[in-house]
Amino acid sequence: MESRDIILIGAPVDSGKRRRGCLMGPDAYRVAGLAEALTGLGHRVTDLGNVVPDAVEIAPDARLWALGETVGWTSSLARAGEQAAGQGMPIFLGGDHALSMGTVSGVAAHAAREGKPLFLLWLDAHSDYHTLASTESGNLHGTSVAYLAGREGFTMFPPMANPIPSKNICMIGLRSVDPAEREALEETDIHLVDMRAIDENGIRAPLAEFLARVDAAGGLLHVSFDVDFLDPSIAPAVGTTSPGGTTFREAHLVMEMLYDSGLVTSLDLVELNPFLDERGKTAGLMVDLTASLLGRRIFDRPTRSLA
Ligand code: HAR
Ligand code: MN
Ligand code: MN
Ligand code: MN
Repeated sequence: MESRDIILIGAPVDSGKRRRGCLMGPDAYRVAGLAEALTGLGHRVTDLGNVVPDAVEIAPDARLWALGETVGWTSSLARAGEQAAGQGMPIFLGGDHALSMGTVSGVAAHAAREGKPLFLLWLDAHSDYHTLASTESGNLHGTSVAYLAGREGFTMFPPMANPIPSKNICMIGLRSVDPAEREALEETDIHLVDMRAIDENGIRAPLAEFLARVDAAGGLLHVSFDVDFLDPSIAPAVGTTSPGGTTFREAHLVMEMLYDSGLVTSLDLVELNPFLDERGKTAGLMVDLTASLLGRRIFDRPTRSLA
């Protein structure tokens, strides 16, 4: 098995929404044994500790929750992400999903320097495709993909120097999409896999198709894994629970396929709120899923026939 240089970076972002607790996420992953699980698979793991937000002078906006703090995180995490992507495979320990504006823009800068296209796999109940103008909640964790895709109006943010083309983005697990997001998404080439599509056809085919495109393009692949991709019955530690999410096995299959593809070059683990967890159940599951993404398996394929 290929052994990788994995860089853990804590991103205790809690500014992307009103409900607090995601700032405890990085330590919950550490306590749940993420580094040990990955070391046990033969990888080299370095934990760089936690990033802090840059201090920025931005006037508060009554419509947008904690705007200045999220802008500060975006710039500090972009730097951390670009640097780490040059040294190994960064795993960003969130923190809420606003952190991806920083991590993915940093990784995109790295990809541009390498002359390779960046692809983005968004595993989430939500599309996080609001602009600052369309968000009704004012919660900036619901705007990350719009920023990364280069949508207009993020004027107070660092300019998105390397926007991700919509055809390079795939969202899987969708079941909570606001009307303004839906209208905008329908105008794009973003590959949308909602829960109904998964119910009807399974999760394997659309993922395999996306991975084949990444492979054919010689691209880098960033996976942004929101805890609410999972059904809340198996992953209760999220602020924005949405019933009808993916099952334990669907999620592991996604991770196992990602490992087999050999394409994943960076990863966000986001929206874990340890304050809402049940005896570490969600943190432990996220660690196990990350281990599947990095090579933990039941048997090598193909399974031996018993006949
Ligand atoms: N669309 C809703 C809003 O903008 C909910 C966004 C929730 N986002 C997350 N991350 N929890 O996916 O407020
Ligand atoms: Mn999200
Ligand atoms: Mn979500
Ligand atoms: Mn597994």
